[in-house]
Amino acid sequence: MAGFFEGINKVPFEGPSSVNPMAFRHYNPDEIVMGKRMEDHLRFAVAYWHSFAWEGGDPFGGQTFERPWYPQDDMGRAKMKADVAFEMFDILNAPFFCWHDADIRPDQGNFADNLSTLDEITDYIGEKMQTSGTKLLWGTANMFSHRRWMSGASTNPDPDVFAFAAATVKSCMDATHKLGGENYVLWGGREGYETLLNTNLGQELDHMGRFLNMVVEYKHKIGFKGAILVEPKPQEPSKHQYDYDAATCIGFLRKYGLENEVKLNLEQGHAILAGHSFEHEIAVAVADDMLGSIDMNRNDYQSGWDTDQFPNNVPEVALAYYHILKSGGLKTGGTNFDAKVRRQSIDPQDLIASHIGGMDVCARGLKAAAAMIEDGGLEAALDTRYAGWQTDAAKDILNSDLESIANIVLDQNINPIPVSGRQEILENYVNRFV
Ligand code: XLS
Ligand code: NI
Ligand code: NI
Repeated sequence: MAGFFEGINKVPFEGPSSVNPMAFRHYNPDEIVMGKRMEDHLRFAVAYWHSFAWEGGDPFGGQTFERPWYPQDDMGRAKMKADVAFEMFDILNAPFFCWHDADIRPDQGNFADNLSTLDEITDYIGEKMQTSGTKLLWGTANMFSHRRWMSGASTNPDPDVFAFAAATVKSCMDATHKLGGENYVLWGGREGYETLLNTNLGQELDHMGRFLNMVVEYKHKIGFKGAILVEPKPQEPSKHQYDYDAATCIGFLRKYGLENEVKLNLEQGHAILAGHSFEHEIAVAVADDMLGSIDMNRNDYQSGWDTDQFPNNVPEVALAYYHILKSGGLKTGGTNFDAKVRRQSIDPQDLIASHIGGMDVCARGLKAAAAMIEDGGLEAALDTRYAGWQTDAAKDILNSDLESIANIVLDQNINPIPVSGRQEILENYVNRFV
């Protein structure tokens, strides 16, 4: 639908001194950061659900946005939505996008109809991708909105729902594969429980583990080369979700033999809901070589909800990219803006400006992270702090046993002297860069 963004041009890079609200001041795709183009580091993706499918409701009120492709129950309007989406990708020069099945096709209720509309719309989107520079970062299945999923998808007590979920994920993996997607994501919004009074927790976890094994088996069967990713979140919509945080997911993947097959898609707001920082979640994943991709956003720190706002805190983003860069960067993953404009931001321009801001904040964070790595101050501080472990005597401790160690402590009268953790000095150091 040409014309939705009428009067809005392709967003130029104008540099930090620009006062043009519709220009990038920091995101310069071709700028080289640590030997690599900024665009190739950040691998930005637009999330179809927030930008094109969300209608602006909140728990107290419904739709605020007026888009010509609403109501979203018709294939003609789904195609119009895709036209506008690709128009926006072009304006932003977005390298990637992401979708749920329910975002791109109308939901007609039964599986056969959903399958044929998904086929039709992904053919249509595939044609658009031929002439567009925007690729698919990942696809996923929405197995949380429709009432059939109210008691879970793979963890549903009803085997018919498990079967419907398996068929749905198969169709979404096929569609992702057809469109050259680089990853496939599973977020289990209803894979959890409301009350233990009606829940067999152990059985549900076993079903979820079996389901994910089927996903991996199918990936190999169809020759999908992308990564399979699970996305942790502690709660909302379920009161308790099984994929609580990175550490919980890693334990789950090990238990079901999936640790070499599945990685994590980590989201800033979900880290906060779990009582962590984003960099904590990233560091946990990196320590186990489990980092796949990131969903970039922020929550409202006062409301305690998953408000999915666009990021605007450079120091937080810088620390996230610091850990990503230290681990070697995003590989098949990217930076997906799992973020929506506020419900009062009803203009088409708001959709563009929000992404400009998010991309600029991430670019600033990336540059700050790279500068800290190149300066080496934090790494040097770590080396100093752990230097004691470099001696042979220290390494022997790890190969020893409690009794022998106790004897050494007695013989040598080992009496540790506390050393400053220098937290404030390190925080001041980070402030030089952000
Ligand atoms: C919701 C999730 C969702 C996933 C994809 O909180 O972040 O948007 O990223 O299903
Ligand atoms: Ni997400
Ligand atoms: Ni979220």
